[in-house]
Amino acid sequence: MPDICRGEDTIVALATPSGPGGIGIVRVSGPLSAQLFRSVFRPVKPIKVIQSHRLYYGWACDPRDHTVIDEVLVVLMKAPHSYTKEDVMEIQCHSGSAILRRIIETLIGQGARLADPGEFTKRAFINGRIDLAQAEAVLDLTQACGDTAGQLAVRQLQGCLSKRIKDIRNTIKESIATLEVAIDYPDEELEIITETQLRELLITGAQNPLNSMIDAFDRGKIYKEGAEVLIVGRPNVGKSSLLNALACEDRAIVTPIPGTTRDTIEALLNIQGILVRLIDTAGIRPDPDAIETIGIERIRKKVKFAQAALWMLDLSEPLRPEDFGAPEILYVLQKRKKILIVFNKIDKVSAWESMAEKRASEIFSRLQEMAGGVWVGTSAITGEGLENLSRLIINKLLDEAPAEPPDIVPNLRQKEALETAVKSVNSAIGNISQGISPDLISIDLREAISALGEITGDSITDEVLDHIFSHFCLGK
Ligand SMILES: Nc1nc2c(ncn2[C@@H]2O[C@H](COP(=O)(O)OP(=O)(O)OP(=O)(O)O)[C@@H](O)[C@H]2O)c(=O)[nH]1
Ligand SMILES: [Mg+2]
Repeated sequence: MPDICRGEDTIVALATPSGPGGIGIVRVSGPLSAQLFRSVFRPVKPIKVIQSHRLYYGWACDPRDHTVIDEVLVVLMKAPHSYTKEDVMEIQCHSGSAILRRIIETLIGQGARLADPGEFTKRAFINGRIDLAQAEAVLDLTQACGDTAGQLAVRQLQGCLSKRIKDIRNTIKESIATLEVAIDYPDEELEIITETQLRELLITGAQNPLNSMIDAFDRGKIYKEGAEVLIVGRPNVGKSSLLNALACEDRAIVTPIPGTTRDTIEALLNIQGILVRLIDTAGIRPDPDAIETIGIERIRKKVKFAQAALWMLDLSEPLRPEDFGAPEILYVLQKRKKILIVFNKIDKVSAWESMAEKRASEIFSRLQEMAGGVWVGTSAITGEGLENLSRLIINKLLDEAPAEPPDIVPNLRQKEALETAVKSVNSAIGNISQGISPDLISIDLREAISALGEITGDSITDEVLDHIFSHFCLGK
């Protein structure tokens, strides 16, 4: 753990998003918190002894000129029972930016300094209230848009990942202790545990759980990070109308004029707990003008990162050659497996289902690779079929993912540390089978412990730490 103890300086930051809102919270942490409470807060009823975790009502004032800044509620949370384990003061005020700025300036004038991004959470980590995996869970929680992502983050904050890592480390430590007996008494038979038992211990207690967590990174990614889904098709089929209907707001401009959308337009949807970033795109047609050409180039770029795409067609009109521009662009999506065919404007077609079936077989006969593909009928105007479409989008996205998210999903940094650890464990297991000397096996195992320590923060450099916390927002 880095050699920094409790913050010597007192830090201050706005803990709520800036901009108009109900309330704004200014957060202070450090040894001056109680003193700042006394100097900037004028309670309506006199306070003899400030009680910890009690909300006081009064006025925030600038002690330099005694002006009243705002009507506030203030709480002091005395160390170690606070977010950072230091004395923490939080001032709840009206969230006007001028008021918040004035309060922060006043606190700085009285000896606090502006906090760095993530510094409150960094102090919680450095002061030992949470480990690094839990600190990263705080970041996930502040960014989680999908319900499942939120649940995964809160589980990590509760210490699930940390506990799993601790258990694995303990198994490895136990194995090292056994090997040390063999190193210290080389002539004795290894009686405490046989080689087979030692291998077994490492396989079940380290190798398997490490591999399953690494595996969960890919399988659980969609639950944690969500997915990008593109809507692609020729002009005027209703792509922007669909985006607006699914997002329940007028995000994109809709007109009967073909070529309305030129750029990509995004909307965030929460479908069955999964965050879906739906992207409306420019209509694809032959001989695009200069702006449309740029728009189509953007689709090509986006498609590389998309997990699925909706190929949209107008069921009320016959298939046109330009309809086939979309699958051409979407070809990179795993040989069209991730494309969902959407027949829109079903409200304009009587007996639309038989018409859609006919149209689908027409498509399949022209595009062999799409044969047997999934299609759905929708009306972006009446809303018919949209529920079905949402369900099918999730089915496509979860095609290779488990129906339920894994209980722990590591982030990229954690996955890389797990991979380093499992490599060392694999090498140790191999060396045990080959009867390699115990001190060499022990070196592998120590490397595994050190890699796991990077997840919990037991072995981490200041540089990595700074990098992690730089992704946090101010006041967190
Ligand atoms: N009847 C009916 N009209 C629709 C439906 N969806 C869209 N429209 C109409 O079709 C026209 C084109 O809709 P848009 O959503 O702008 O189509 P687009 O695919 O985004 O078009 P571009 O941006 O030009 O590529 C508009 O007049 C919409 O009101 C639908 O499901 N039923
Ligand atoms: Mg459009």
